[in-house]
Amino acid sequence: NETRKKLLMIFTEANGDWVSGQNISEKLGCSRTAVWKHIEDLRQEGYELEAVRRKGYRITKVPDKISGNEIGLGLQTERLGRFIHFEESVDSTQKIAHKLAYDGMKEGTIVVAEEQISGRGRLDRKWHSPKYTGIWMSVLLRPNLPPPKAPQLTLIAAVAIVQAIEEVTRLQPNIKWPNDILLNGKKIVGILTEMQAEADKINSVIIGIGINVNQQLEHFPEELQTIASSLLIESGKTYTRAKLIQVILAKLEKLYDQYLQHGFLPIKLLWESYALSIGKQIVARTITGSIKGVAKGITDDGVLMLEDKDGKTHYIHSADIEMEKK
Ligand code: BTX
Repeated sequence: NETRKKLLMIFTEANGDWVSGQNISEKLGCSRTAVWKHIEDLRQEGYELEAVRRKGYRITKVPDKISGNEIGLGLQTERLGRFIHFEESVDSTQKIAHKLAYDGMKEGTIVVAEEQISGRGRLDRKWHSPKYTGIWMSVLLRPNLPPPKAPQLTLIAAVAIVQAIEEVTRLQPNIKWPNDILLNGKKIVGILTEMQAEADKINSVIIGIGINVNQQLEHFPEELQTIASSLLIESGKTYTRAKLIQVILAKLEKLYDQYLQHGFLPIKLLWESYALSIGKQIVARTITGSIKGVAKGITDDGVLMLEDKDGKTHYIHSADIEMEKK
């Protein structure tokens, strides 16, 4: 297993280029025949490799799996995703990430699973997370910030995910405040931000990201079929989930660093450029009641501003948003 990790590392460094058998055998400290055997093992696992005499080997396709190997191969971040906790099946990646955070794991640690049995959304809602089709991931951050700033990280994650989806699929998703990402009006991504904090200091923030990637319509339970969708359903194409995860982590790291250095304003502008509801008539359902009005934008802290028909501005910290139908 160590050898295979090393081998994948060698290909990561080659970045799609040829690596000679000689080179590999020296780095692994094994014979050319043993190298050939390791390459065959990779093929068994679904990797596709070209082998050409005098050139060596080159990886042409990574299998659509999301264990640490596939995510690590070609990952271009410094911190995010540098430690990957992978499990085939879990209750919820959030639960595991909370435990790892509590145990002192480093910023950037991610938890991914092929399936969640009890994936969760906000307010104890369920998040449908069927096997092998989506991205179910929790990212652990340790920003040096006061707790009220944590919701901004949801908005940062939303921008990173939209940018990554645009880059990988050429589709153009929109954000619905605070944490939904939609394609053609249907939900393809959910984000759940949770934290462990003291009165004035965040210990850890765990950003839970659920993305419907390769589901067919039949994969969704009936009650979700009209409101949810996947990248496959919207584009007719399947996508390599590990690749999408890599791009998300790269974008997220960049935006997060920008945020820590320059504050929320640059992110806010980006966020608003992707937002669906700005300037539209909406209903915000909060725990204490519903407010109708026009969404004006978000404050520098990421709070939604809603102007009612009397011209009064309401500041919404947490709500479900419905767009008014004409
Ligand atoms: P939310 O409360 O905004 O959305 C939950 C609602 O979305 C559900 O009540 C249901 O109507 C709908 N829904 C459920 N599953 C799906 C789905 N697969 N696609 C589209 N709509 C759905 C959103 O909460 C936050 C979700 C975060 C999920 C991630 S996955 C990794 C991490 N682990 C975990 O348990 N949760 C997070």
